[in-house]
Amino acid sequence: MLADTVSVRPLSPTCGLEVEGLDLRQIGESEMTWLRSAVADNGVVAVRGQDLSPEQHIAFARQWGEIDYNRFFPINELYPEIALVQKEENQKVNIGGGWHTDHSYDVEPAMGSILLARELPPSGGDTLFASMYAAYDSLSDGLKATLETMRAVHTADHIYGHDGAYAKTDIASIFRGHDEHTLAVHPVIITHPTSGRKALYVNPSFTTRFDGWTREESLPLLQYLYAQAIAQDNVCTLQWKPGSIAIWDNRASWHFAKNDYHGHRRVMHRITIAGCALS
Ligand SMILES: O=C(O)CCC(=O)C(=O)O
Ligand SMILES: [Fe+2]
Repeated sequence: MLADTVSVRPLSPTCGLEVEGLDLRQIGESEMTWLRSAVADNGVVAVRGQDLSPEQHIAFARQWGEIDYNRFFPINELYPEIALVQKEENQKVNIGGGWHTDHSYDVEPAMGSILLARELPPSGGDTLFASMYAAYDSLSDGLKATLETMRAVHTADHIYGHDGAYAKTDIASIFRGHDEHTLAVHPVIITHPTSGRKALYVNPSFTTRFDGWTREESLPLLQYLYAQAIAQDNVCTLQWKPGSIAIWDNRASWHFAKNDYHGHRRVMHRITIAGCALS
């Protein structure tokens, strides 16, 4: 239940809500219950106008579950719970600049993240989200039935490894964990652990192939699914403002950090919440 002073607006027909008038520093149990299902149902909820210290950000995150410490991103030295998603004026490549869902390379992928805008460019730097419920719903009954029987392989070795995608970029030095190896096999269609809805669970960044298929065999079907997933009315745009917080669910959505603000600094603080094995 929300007070009359709280306003809620959808960001797109299938994905995302924007909320004004909530104070996450002193959120009550009934508001948390509303927020938990709003995030699971809509993939992402943006709460505007929050003025949280790092301690308050951590305290809010702990209300969602255990913190999942990201092994690759730079961390805030004073607060190891907080990963720094940041780009400097002189850097060209950003973190998260391709469609993905966080940590799908883990056997128990993170439930979601709580991202807080600390420093924003004068314009640009939006984050796009896409609903994986809508992606599933858009498929034919025949394809849904086939995909229900399939599993897919996920890893981050080609992203964060010594020869990975970031190794060749101007932000290579910010990452840690180059020797970490990740490998997980998840169902292609999952039943969301709390909403009970079916969702597509493959993504262009970390899914390498279908289990039992070669990469060459997998790519055409994966690419078809990816194109469906980001069909136009299935994507919402979150335009950040100072104090905006986004809480997203990695099982219900993908996201993509736009990299259209070269020459400006953007600093986001991310806390990731642990999840569970998916079925
Ligand atoms: O910077 C952003 O908007 C999102 C980056 C990202 O992918 C993440 O924090 O997981
Ligand atoms: Fe991400």
